[in-house]
Amino acid sequence: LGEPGVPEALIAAIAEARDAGAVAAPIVGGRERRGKGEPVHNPATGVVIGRVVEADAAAVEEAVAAARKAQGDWSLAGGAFRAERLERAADLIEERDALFLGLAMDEAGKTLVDAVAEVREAVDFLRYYAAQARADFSWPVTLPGPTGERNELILEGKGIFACISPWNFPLAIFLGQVSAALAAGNAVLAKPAEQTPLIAHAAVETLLEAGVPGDILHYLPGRGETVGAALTGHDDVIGVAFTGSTEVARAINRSLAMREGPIATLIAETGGANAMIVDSTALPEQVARDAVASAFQSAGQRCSALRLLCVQDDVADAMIAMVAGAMAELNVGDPAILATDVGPIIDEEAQSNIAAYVEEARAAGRLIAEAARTKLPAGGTFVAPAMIRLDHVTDLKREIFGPVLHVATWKGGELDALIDAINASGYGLTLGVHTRIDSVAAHVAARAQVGNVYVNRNQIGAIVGSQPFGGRGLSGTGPKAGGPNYLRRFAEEKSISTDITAAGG
Ligand code: TXE
Repeated sequence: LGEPGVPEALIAAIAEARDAGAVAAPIVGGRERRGKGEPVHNPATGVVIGRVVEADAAAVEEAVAAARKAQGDWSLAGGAFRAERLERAADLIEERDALFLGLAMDEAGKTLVDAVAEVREAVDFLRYYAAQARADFSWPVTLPGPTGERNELILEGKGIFACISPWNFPLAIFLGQVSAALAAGNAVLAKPAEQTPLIAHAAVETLLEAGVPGDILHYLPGRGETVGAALTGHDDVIGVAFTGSTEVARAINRSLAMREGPIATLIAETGGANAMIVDSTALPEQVARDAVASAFQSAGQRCSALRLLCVQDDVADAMIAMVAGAMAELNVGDPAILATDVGPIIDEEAQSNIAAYVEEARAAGRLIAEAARTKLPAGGTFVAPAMIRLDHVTDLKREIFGPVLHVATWKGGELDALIDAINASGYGLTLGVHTRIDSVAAHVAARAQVGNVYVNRNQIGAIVGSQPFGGRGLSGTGPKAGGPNYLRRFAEEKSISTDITAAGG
């Protein structure tokens, strides 16, 4: 409290908005289906902050039936009609930002800085997709054609979309997917991650309050293998917008392929094994600042996070020491304390997996540095930020979703081989490059097989509308969220050709 730049009124409002009795129950057809439910925990303290009621098979069927009936009218109502409702929801979220900030902190273990960015991004998605719905979904585009004909193209909703989201951006990604599907004229079955149902529930309530019809938007919390699988296995679900792990995206792909119904669309945004290439001209202070922010902000629980720092060998010792020094300064702890830089890991299972991985590296003599372990508070699921040495960049085989930074070196003259080795991982989400030579930055950017390249800056985060975000290969299908082509993947095109030589044409 009393930190510079943080108004005490905001902190007080967050405390006031906390509701210890919060229940995330399914909302179907605008009505909540209450039940006893399971506890939801704060990962930093283990304290129960609310309950979640899993959607049963009957809730899924009822939601699908209502959505099927209502979707046509929602699509016909036009982009401007839908945009108004999404914009109203954006206003309401801004008005009640304290509620959403508190939930992002308590439920997902976000620091206040991360929580503010999360709410901002969610609001940006709502406004951006609303603007696109107004521009592209309200009237036909006239296309050139022979004299005597009018040729038009219109965009319509596809039908029913399942939106399945992860816990690490429990508001921004959840609402990004849901608002895109709605803006394009679809009905939505929204399933949040198991760990973060409360903030998604508040978001759905807000959309409904803003005028999105209850038959168009249904909230179906629950486990992936039950509710998630029921949604992706349903013949009436024409599209799935999924963000999460590569393995689950594959499982969903298989499930869609097994169905008898129409061919469904899968829009998947998945993990990364993101590298930063540092050459010997790079500014050490800038590298330390950006590597530490990219690897450890949000405790490394971002798909875009830096996993592999690749330093040119002649500057490696000094550069790595500087990064390790900056890492050692991080405060690990409860995000409710404003000085905290690195909060908890989302749950015990994830924490023990990451901790075991670090222990393996220690046993193998590969642990270069670790942020002071004594600072870790008791009670929550914390992991100390760690740096691990690799002999070669290809030794990083999979995504480690936590505060672990791998380090490898490369020799001058072998830049192309390095980029090829990074590309060979098959992931393709973010790549950072630090150099003071413009042509090197341009060369790396051109050769990298990733969705987002970051030059001389941190490589996390993306501004909606400015840095469309998403990967390729093992990192996802595209198109990029927050970009000009995203909404169209949620839509069908219809071409209307009219003979205008006839009377009345
Ligand atoms: O994913 P999981 P998590 C990635 C990030 C990391 C992962 C972390 O890189 O790999 O997300 O999120 C549901 N059928 N990104 O641990 O376990 C599950 O219930 C249907 C990428 O939550 O894959 C949850 O709602 N659904 C990124 C959701 O899938 C199923 C940005 C995700 O769960 C299911 C952020 C099943 N069989 C995180 N099994 C980017 N590239 O933009 C599980 N689920």
